[in-house]
Order: sequence, then C-alpha cells, then structure tokens
Amino acid sequence: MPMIRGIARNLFFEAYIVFFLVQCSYFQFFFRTNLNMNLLFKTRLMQLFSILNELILVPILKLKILTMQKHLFLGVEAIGQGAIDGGMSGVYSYPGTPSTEITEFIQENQIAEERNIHRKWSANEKTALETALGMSYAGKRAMSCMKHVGLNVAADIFVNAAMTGVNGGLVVTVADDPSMHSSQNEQDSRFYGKFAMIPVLEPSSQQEAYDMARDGFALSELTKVPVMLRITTRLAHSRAGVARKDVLPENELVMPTDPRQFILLPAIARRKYKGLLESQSLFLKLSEESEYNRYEEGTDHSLGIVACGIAYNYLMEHFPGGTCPFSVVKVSQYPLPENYINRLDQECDEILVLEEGAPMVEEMLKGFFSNGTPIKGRLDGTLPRDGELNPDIVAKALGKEMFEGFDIPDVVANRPPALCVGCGHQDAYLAMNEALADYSKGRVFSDIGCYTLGALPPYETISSCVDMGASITMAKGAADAGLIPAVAMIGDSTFAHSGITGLLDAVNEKSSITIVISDNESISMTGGQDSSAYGRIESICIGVGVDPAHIHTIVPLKKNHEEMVRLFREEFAYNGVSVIIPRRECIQRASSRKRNKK
Ligand SMILES: Cc1ncc(C[n+]2csc(CCOP(=O)(O)OP(=O)(O)O)c2C)c(N)n1
Ligand code: SF4
Repeated sequence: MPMIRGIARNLFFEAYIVFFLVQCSYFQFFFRTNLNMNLLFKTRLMQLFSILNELILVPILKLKILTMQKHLFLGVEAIGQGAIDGGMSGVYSYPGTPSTEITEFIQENQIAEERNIHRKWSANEKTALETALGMSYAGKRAMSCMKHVGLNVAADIFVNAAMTGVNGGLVVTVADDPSMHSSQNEQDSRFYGKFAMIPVLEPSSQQEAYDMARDGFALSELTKVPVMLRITTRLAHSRAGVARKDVLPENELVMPTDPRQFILLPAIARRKYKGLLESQSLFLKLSEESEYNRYEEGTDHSLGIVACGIAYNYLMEHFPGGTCPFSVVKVSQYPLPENYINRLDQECDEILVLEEGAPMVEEMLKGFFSNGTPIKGRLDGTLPRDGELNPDIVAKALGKEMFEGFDIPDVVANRPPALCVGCGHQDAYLAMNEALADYSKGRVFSDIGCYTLGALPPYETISSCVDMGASITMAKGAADAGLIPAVAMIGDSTFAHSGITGLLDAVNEKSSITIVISDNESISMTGGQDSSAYGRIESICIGVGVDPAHIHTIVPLKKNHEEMVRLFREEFAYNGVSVIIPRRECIQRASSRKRNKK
C-alpha cells in the first residue's frame, strides 16, 4: 500500500511539473504573439495559476531540494532520520553503545517535535520493545532500539512478537559491538533474527541504513512480522553522505482486523506458529528479489565471495569502480538469498564468506552444497574467529598486499579508563573499602555502569560484573551459600532496569545482603541520559518491602567519609536486607546541564 501511495504521489508530482510547463508556454505564447485577450480573464487565470503553484509547486521544489541534498550522517543518525521519514510514531529504547544516538537524534529532531513522536527512554529493553509492540497493535509505526546485550533482556518479547505479528510496522534496531569496544561480549544478533524467523536487514552503508529504517516499516507491514535492523559499531559511528527521501505521513489509529491476533493462548499460538512457518517462503522470495541483495558477476571463477552487511563495503574498498574480478553475492537482507548463493556455487571453485560478527552464514553454507564446495571464512582461519573485520583483514583474506600502517605514538597509547576526578562513586568505594577491611576479600558484587571501574586500582573493590541486575542476585546467591555479609553495588539506572526484581527475591527470603545504590541521578556510562527511577529510589525500596530503618541516604563527599564508613559497618553487621544510597549528581551531567542552561 505505501509503495502504491509513493508511486501515485510521484506520478502526481510529475504531472504537475508538466502542467507548470504548459502554463509557461501558454503565457509565452500570448506575450510573443501579443494577442489581445480579455484582460479580466487573463488576470483571473494568472491568480489561479499562482495559487496552484504556491500550493503544489513550492512543496515539490522543497522536496526536490531535500532529496538532492546529501546529509553527512553517522549510521545511527541515518537510522533516526530514516525512521522519522518513514512515518514512525514512536521510538522506544534503552541506551547502550553503539545504539544510543539513534534515539538521541530523534529526541533532538524538529519533525519529531512537530509530530510529537514518542521518544522518551524506557526503563529497560524489554519494556521498550513491549511498548513498541503496543503501538504497533494500535496500527502505528514504531521502532525499538537497543545494543546487542539488550536484546537478551528483550528476547522473550522479541521471539513472541514474531508469533503475534504486527499491525503497524515494527522495526527492532539492534547494534552489535564486535571487538567489544564497550560491551561484555560480542554476540551476533542475526542469530536472534533467524531464531525468531523474521526478516533481518543489515546495511552495508549509511545510505542503506537510512533506506532500511525508512522502508523497514512497510516491509514489516507487508510481511506482518517485526523486522530486525542489525548494525555494528563501525557503521553506527562513521559518517557518509545520505540522500533523504520524502517524509511519509504517520499511520492512522487502526485496530487489528483479527481480535485474537495478539492472544498467544496455546490453541491460537499453534495456529500462529504454523502461519509463521508458512510465511518463510514469502520472506525468502522477498530476500531474493530485494534491492539490497544482488549478484555481481566476476571474470575470475577461482573464488566467489559472499559479503554481508558492512563487509561488502570493506571488500569494495579494494576494488573501486566495480573492478572486483570475483563474483560477489551482496547480502543485506535475510533469509539468505538462496538463488544467488546457488549460482555462486555453480560458477565458482571455492567460496569466501565475509561477515561481521559470528560465522553464521559460513556455518549455514557448510551444509548447504551437495558438491562439497570449500567454504572459507572465520572457521577455517582465513579470517580471525573473533573481533571486528576491517579492510586490511579482508585484503589479507584475498591475498592482497596489506598496508601495515604506522606504530601508534606513545602520546596516543591506550590508557586505562578511570572514574572522573571528583566522581561520587569514588567516595562510596573509599568508604566501602575501609568498612570491609574487617572482613575477608571478594564480597562485593557489582553491576554495569561507571562504578564498574571500581574493579581497577586504586579501589579494587568489586569481584563481579556480569550483566545488568546481576549484582543484587549474585550477592543473594553468595549469601545463601554462607558468604555473609555480601554486598551489591548498583547504579540508579541499573537498579530501575533490572535490580528491583532481585531486591524482591532478597526481601522475600530476608537475605543478609547490603545493597549500595550509587545514585548519580543519571545514566552516565552511556552519556548522561535521564534515569527512570529519578527521585523514587527510596520509595521503590520501601514498596518492595525493605525495612525503612535500614534504608539510608548520604551525600558521597570527603567531608562525609567517616559517617559513610560508620553506616557501612553498621549495615554489614545487620542480618537482613539493607540499602545504602550515596546520592550526588554525576559531575559530567551537572556541568552539561549548566552549559545547556546558559
Ligand atoms: C542489557 C544492557 N543494556 C544496556 C547496557 C549499556 N549500559 C551499560 S551500563 C548502563 C547503565 C549505567 O547506569 P547506572 O547504573 O545508573 O550507572 P552510571 O553509569 O550512571 O554510574 C547501560 C545502559 C548494557 N551493558 N546492558
Ligand atoms: S561520568 Fe559521572 S558517574 Fe561516570 S565517572 Fe564521570 S563523574 Fe563519575
């Protein structure tokens, strides 16, 4: 439907341009021939033309200017703009590098402001995606953005949303972080897309990132399931020219035609699952016909290359102007386009798979061909098994000479990360260390945030950092095992994200743990976004059942050091759940707030 609307709109625009040209020749004719027309009729006609032109021609010209201009967008910005231009009514996200700036871009965007597109942060990725599905239920287009580990948190709704299907288009944008620049693992989200059996888009450039975000909603509405848009760090955080298309209108509020579509009771779910299985042939057909996938014929058939997502870009850097001698299957939409893969197998002696992340396609191809075509890639050592690809690694795999580059000068050598000077987490750790000196080591279970740097000197306070929320639950498990006192160190945002349920477990079992909620009133590690538990941490703890006598708030400053040590000592000795909240605004956030006020 949106495609037909687009074609109709273009036809109308072109027709109007023709009409405008007719107007010009009409006037030229009368001026040139100097024909004496009825003056009144001529004036009226000119007025009519001028109104029509103002109403129709000016917007056309504006649109033409918009689409002729190129924007130097980061991959994440291209996605934000694409989603807005695609008629999205709401973005629901939880921050996490390298996905954060998609939502931040939308938050700052003028069209988003004018249209009142929903763009506030959610408490976590699960609530974000569920809310986006709710918007889709109501017929509107929605996007949910997260980093790869965020999809673990949202996995339940992600897989089940493929079962319910969508009403308004739903795009789930997931940003993977190969090489773990700022993550605790390097999982490949394409597996989740395959697992949920939905179409996956993987852009090879910022332009495709824009196009896929914009047109992904229509693909979702056509296939009736959510569509995954998978990017990786390098594409997210590098810039390229992007041409915009016109801004589509938002969908109207429309209820699902099947009132049971979203009710996954077993009898309905069985029917829905069969439907999802039957849709696979449509998804494959769409991949095989997709403008994002193609077969590029080469002259040298000793090797065929499957290049997925940004790896296609890395490959083409070595063959400017389409000079690649090998046949290439460009893959940017999954399921894998089998037609091109089969053709590559028939035409080439061996196949090299270039893909960012895990060897997912490579593993699939290993069992794909009956004739045993050798498959090269990350599994046979042609490419490294882990870490990001880059043009140099690709060059090496092709046996091309590699430019080694220069050694990094000492002045830019890696320095270990550290908490900012004056950060409140420092004061909390110094007091905690002093109070813990009376006990054996290894009792502090940390969470993920700036305070995770408490693992490093000079503090060396924490003994774990696994996933968001695991501080309270791991401390409880260790206390259950007899490690008393056990301490959890968690930030305000992580507490709201997934600490509250762990606290409930601890309260229900009267565990002997002390929970330190280091509240800097911000999600600092990802750039200072608003924390959803702002101003409500004490009331949440009381609501969950912590004894108010064992909830303490203190300002983590040097002058309060002795008081903090005393509080920690007292609560470590308490046989039950206690909460200590050192609260002082993150100094980076405070200074950017002051800067923005000026
Ligand atoms: C599931 C998941 N989502 C998102 C992230 C990215 N991330 C790392 S720490 C963090 C929140 C940190 O906030 P807070 O706990 O308040 O600590 P602060 O950095 O403010 O000290 C986020 C969003 C992640 N690591 N895992
Ligand atoms: S950004 Fe804020 S919370 Fe993080 S280390 Fe710096 S002051 Fe501390």
